[in-house]
Amino acid sequence: LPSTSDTRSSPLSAAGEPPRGPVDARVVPRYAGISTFARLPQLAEVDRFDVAVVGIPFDSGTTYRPGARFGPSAIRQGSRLLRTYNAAMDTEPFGRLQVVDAGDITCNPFDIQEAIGQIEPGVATLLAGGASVVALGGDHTIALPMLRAVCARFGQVHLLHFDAHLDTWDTYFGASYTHGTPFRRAVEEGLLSRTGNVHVGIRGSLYAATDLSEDAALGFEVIGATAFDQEPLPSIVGRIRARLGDAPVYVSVDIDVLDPAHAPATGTPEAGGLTSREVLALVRGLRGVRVVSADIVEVAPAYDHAEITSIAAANVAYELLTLLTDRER
Ligand SMILES: [Mn+2]
Repeated sequence: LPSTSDTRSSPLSAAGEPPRGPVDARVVPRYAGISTFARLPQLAEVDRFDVAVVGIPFDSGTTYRPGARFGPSAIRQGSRLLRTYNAAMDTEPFGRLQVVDAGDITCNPFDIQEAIGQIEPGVATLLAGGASVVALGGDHTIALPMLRAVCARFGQVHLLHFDAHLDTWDTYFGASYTHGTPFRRAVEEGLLSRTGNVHVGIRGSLYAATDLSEDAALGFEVIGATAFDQEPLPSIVGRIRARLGDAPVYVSVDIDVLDPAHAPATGTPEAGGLTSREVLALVRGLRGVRVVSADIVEVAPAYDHAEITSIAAANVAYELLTLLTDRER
């Protein structure tokens, strides 16, 4: 396939070559060809890479609507319109470092523990040598093995978590590993600092007030969806940045942080959410924060209309990749 590489601001790779960029949509129409994220090269097409996009098609940890196992392919399809120049950030993310689509990590749909045990080494392999990873879920269960691999590589991290839900519940039907429990497990395992974690977009009904007090005891700050009714967005960005500080940061984006008007295709939708414009602005506001890896999860395309959700998710992933390629490594 023909490809184009941005050389506008690109440092050369160790081999002296500029990064291999996406297929040029002015040569091959963007609706043609197999789907990689943003039409980036596949892993086998490059000698080395700095940032990997990887699909994790696992949804056996879901508690309501299933279907996020189809998220990776839907987000890739929704990413076909992404172009190489990020105008909002004045940068060309795929020209600065080598970004690659590493395909999907195969994991057992019938055994959650085994799947977690497959995801962690799959991610660790990509992280070896200093690369960062953006995972396309899959349900939120995948954040736990992502965090295990990321912490093994970068040490304990601060978590920036966009979600309608806390995801710090203890068990569901007696199960400790579900899409509602990954961040309690992560704290218990020492993967997260207790001083730098923040949830953004939390809303909706809970089981009890203790859901919130237990979450606070685990060391999380909550910036709920209603904060956006009163507080200007730059002020919220400032609070998030102050909380994250200079530590390595993992960003986990549950697409249900968006209002169902902006993301209908998700497993546990809640009314009263953020707009896609707000979430994109929040991610852009992280420029300079030490983001080391990220995920975007819970896209369940069977409930989508006109690719609303998968396009939103693809654009969030593009902003995450912009952050990861913004710092020289
Ligand atoms: Mn979640």
